[in-house]
Amino acid sequence: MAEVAWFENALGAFTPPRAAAPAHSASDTTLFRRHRTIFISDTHLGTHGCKADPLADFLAHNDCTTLFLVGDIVDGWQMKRRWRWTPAQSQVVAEILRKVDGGTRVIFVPGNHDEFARDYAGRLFAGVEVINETIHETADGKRLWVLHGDRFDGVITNAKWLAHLGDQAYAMMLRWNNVLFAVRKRLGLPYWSLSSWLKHKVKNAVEYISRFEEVVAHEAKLRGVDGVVCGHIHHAEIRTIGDVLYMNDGDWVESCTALVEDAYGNMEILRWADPSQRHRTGRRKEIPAGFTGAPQAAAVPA
Ligand SMILES: [Mn+2]
Repeated sequence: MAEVAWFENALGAFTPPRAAAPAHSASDTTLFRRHRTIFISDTHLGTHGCKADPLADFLAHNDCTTLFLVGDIVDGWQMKRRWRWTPAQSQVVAEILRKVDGGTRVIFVPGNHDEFARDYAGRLFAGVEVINETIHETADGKRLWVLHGDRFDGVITNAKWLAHLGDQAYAMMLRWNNVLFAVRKRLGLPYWSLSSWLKHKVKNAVEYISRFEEVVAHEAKLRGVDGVVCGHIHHAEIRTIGDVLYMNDGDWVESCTALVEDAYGNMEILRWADPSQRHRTGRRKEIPAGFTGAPQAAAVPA
């Protein structure tokens, strides 16, 4: 019966009241901010930890041409355990679908907690495209590799000696890592989660976060892209590693962060739990949606 219950809950999750009025509408349009692209990930809908209220509020006040959902959006693992769905979480889904209806391209790049969606790559659900990983081109022509990032979990601990390996050995290591994950899955073993593991190793967390960033940036360099956007480790960041722009959009379990791109290709991290950032939306100059002018200084605020 419990199985049926979570399945019905899950179904309910994807059939929100479409007629539901947006939480914020005409009266507070001054707080509205338009971006070229928004990246969010690790919302973990379906869990107690999901900060659905600020997330729905963020989505209601920030619009974009393209919205990337960079994995761990719905927590499929929790469906089998302590599934929890709230009106605020329905509001999050409603806000995303409202964007779809309004013409926003919404791309879902599944993570390890919603890896069930990876089998549906290339399909369209309620107007949301499912893509396992993709390249996003910024307004100023930077090519960004967009993926969740869990595929690097198994190699993080070995990152130091990996740095001394040749690129071919490194690529082979990543392939073995994927095989290992596949075998664990076949055996019914739970996915080894870097982010939850980090919480048990807090004193080493900083070191592991930086190793994750370096491993991802290294792989991005091998792929010949200018930068990478990922999630997974719940740590928002914009920094240059070597000549690769590493960006992580953070999470909506603790930090309530999003990565946004403006009409010029500038990237910025928004922290929605921080009232000062929220207030800034009212002062930001609107850029016309169809803006295609030459990029100004391609500064990347860190
Ligand atoms: Mn993850």
